[in-house]
Amino acid sequence: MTVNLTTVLSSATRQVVISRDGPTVVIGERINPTGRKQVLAAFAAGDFEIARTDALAQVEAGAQMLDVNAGVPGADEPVMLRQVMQTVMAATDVPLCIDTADPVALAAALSFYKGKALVNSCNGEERSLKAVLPIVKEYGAAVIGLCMDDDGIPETPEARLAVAGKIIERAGKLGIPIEDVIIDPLALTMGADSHAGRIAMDTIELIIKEFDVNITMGASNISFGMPDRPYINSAFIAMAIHAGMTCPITNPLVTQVITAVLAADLAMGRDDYGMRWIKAFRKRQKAAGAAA
Ligand code: THG
Repeated sequence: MTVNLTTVLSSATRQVVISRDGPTVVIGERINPTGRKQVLAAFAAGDFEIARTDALAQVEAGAQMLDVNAGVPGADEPVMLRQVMQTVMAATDVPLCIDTADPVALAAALSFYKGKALVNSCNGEERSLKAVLPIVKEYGAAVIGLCMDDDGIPETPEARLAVAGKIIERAGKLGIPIEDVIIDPLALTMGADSHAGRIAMDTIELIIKEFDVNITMGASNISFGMPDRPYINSAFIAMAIHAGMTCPITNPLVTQVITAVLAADLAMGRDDYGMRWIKAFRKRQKAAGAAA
């Protein structure tokens, strides 16, 4: 039997606990210029108001953490990431998931962040392990490990498990405890490969059996290119929670998705007396009443 690992993240004033014993922690995905033209244009123009409103809206909708990405082609990422993070940190006190591929931007961000952040991400590539893990260790952060390496994204769950194992081992050698490594089995789009969902789910199960670490996924990637995405995303996210995913990166503003998370927690016995479900229901009712 492995033990159920718990990851604790924090801001200056708030703590978030991620474990399979507690409610699913939704990491809001929306502060990300990649694929969101409106965010890209605003950030490129030095306007971060959209980061503030997206932060508030996502927390109001149920996000307990926020992913923050400031990757604007041609921009100075360390500077821009700082501006976006400071905007978000002024608006809300949820812990942040710092989403950058630039180690310089990452180190700069962690140097002023107050609390314990989640770093998004490293992967099994030698270059990534060497660049990212020492920074994670230096600042006492936690890190997401993507199940891909120098050979790309492995096709089989077994090969993805091996990459997860490598990342956990290398982190451990630097003194990063295993509970501070959150694994992303990688949700690819089912539109390109109809087995992508099944592979992600099987990978989660293998990783949990072996390591019992916390699991994240970009849980809306799965439906790219498909019609009626909220139905796909909500079914997939509930199934992934059953498989063991504890902290999806997703869009909490999509009602079907956030309600699927709450329903899955209820079905998994992680919502005592259904209090969170009922509270969310009342909130939706109130919002509908206010709109009418
Ligand atoms: N794993 C990890 N991190 C990740 C991903 C992952 N970070 C980035 C991404 N994948 C998850 N984040 C986003 C952010 C924004 C959008 C999608 C995923 C997004 N998508 C809209 C859509 O779905 O079409 C774009 C349209 C719009 O809203 O403007 O915005 O897998 N560790």
